[in-house]
Amino acid sequence: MAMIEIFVPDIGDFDEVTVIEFMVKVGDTVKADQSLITVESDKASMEIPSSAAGVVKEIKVKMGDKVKQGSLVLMLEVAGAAEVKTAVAPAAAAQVAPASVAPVPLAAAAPIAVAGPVDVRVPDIGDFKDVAVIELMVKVGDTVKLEQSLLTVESDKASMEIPSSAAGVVKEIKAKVGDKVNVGDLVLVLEGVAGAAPAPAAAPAAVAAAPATPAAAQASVAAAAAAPAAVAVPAHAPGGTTLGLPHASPSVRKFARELGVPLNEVKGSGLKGRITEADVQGFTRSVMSGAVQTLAIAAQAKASGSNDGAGLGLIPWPKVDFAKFGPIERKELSRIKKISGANLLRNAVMIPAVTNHDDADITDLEAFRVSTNKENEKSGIKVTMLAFLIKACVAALKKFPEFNSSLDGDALIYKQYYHIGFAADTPNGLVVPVIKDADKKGIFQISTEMGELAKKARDGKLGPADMSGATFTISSLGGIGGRYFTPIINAPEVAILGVCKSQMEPVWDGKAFQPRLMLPLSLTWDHRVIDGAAAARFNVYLGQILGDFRRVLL
Ligand code: CAO
Repeated sequence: MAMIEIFVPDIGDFDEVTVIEFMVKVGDTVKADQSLITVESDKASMEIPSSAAGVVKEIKVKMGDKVKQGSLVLMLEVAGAAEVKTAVAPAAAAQVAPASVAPVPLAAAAPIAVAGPVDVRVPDIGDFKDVAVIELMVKVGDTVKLEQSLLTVESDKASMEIPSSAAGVVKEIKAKVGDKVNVGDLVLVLEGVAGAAPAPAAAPAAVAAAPATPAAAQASVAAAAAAPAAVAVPAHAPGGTTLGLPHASPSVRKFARELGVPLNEVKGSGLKGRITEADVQGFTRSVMSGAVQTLAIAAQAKASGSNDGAGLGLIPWPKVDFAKFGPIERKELSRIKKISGANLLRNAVMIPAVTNHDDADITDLEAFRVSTNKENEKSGIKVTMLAFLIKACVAALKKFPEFNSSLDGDALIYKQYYHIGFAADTPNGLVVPVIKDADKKGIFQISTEMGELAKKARDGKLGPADMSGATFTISSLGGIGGRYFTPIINAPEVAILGVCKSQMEPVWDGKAFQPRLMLPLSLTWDHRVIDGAAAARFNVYLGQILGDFRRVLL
């Protein structure tokens, strides 16, 4: 065993950087090149890697310390090798570049919001040349925020995320994985968003105002993206965000992306609210724990055998030797079925749920849906009734806010966002992906996202982020059939809408029966939170909107 010292390596032009995060503790076994601490200058955050594999014996810096090239970071005990007994000198350590350098949103510091096409180019990335594109983080059609990471590039020394220099919708991606890019290279074209917040006074003059023409927009944003003078790193807003983006190091971002964890939903526990790897792990654990707790309830209920209700004080589940009566085959439940079964059991047992049934006249809406799909045949986006139902439910949730709430002991939490879950049938069982901020999205965007999420669901690729945060759920069996059913509330939500297949029915208009297309609705609600009268009003209002969608505008 030998002890070596790990120093801050060559960190480029940065004189002094602040220690903002520890990624290891005394006693940890680390690999060569594993990140040890994160340091931050006013321009970038960097992770300092270990120059050898070993066990951390002593950490020589503390949170908030200012360090520079050559500062001693920690003592590492390395295996055997007498020849490494001498401390790694700063000069040697300098060969080990930071494992990952945060994106320096160089020219993108001002909220650049323009109408028309916007070229996004590789900003000033220091001395790095011919960096390889290793990951695309957006796709055509995505709406991106200013400074949102678009792609990851990697040199032999560092990986960097290239941020967007404007807010908008991705129209074209000019780079592909494996491409080598340099400062000023065009990586992506955005359709800029008009009318967003004006740039602050400190913004470069070229981008302070939204240019009048798309051509001008393109020119000025491209100029801004390439201008090294416009270096400015976003100020850290309270709550640990960077101009509204979560504050986290590149490796933590990568880790979160791999797990599908939405960083903006994670509470940072690090310095200035910075999100650490442990925070991301904690978030994943909390999403999963709902399922685990319900599995525990189910396990308790099992008590003395499969599906035995003894744990709940019920008479035992009947045990039958089915083979006595004919041939049988035994198959294990899928993982999804085990988890969702436990959730459904808890929700069915614990919620005093009531279901109201009603019908909505969707004759005109269906005609509009069919003609819309005809008009947009070439776009490839198909609008289904479910997209309209999501929008109609948002309007009803806004009118009856207790349906968009959750119980917290003796209090109600009213959510001011509208994330709508929809039950999706997959070969492995039922999953509920979530359309986030449905109130802010149009029917086309909702349809597109639903299609993507349903595909991900069928492919078994939904992550926790895709399935968390719903405030209300719709379960549609409209594509299959049936009349009415009693959906089970997806706790901690307080209501769920079940929808069946619409069909032509004779409806009395006061003088005669008219053929109308009627959609069966089944609303299940938590009686602890919602009264029967409110539920009936919710259904009536929903029916009115579906009957005449112009009401959404009122
Ligand atoms: N009435 C009549 N027809 C309907 C309808 C309704 N309420 N809803 C959908 N349809 C039609 C669609 O228009 C489509 O017809 P065409 O193919 O002729 O255009 C067809 O039914 C298939 O629709 P879909 O099911 O593919 O699309 P969707 O947007 O309605 O639903 C999804 C998407 C993912 C929710 C659905 O595929 C699904 O998985 N549904 C099952 C949900 C479920 O299992 N719920 C039960 C939970 S409780 O165990």
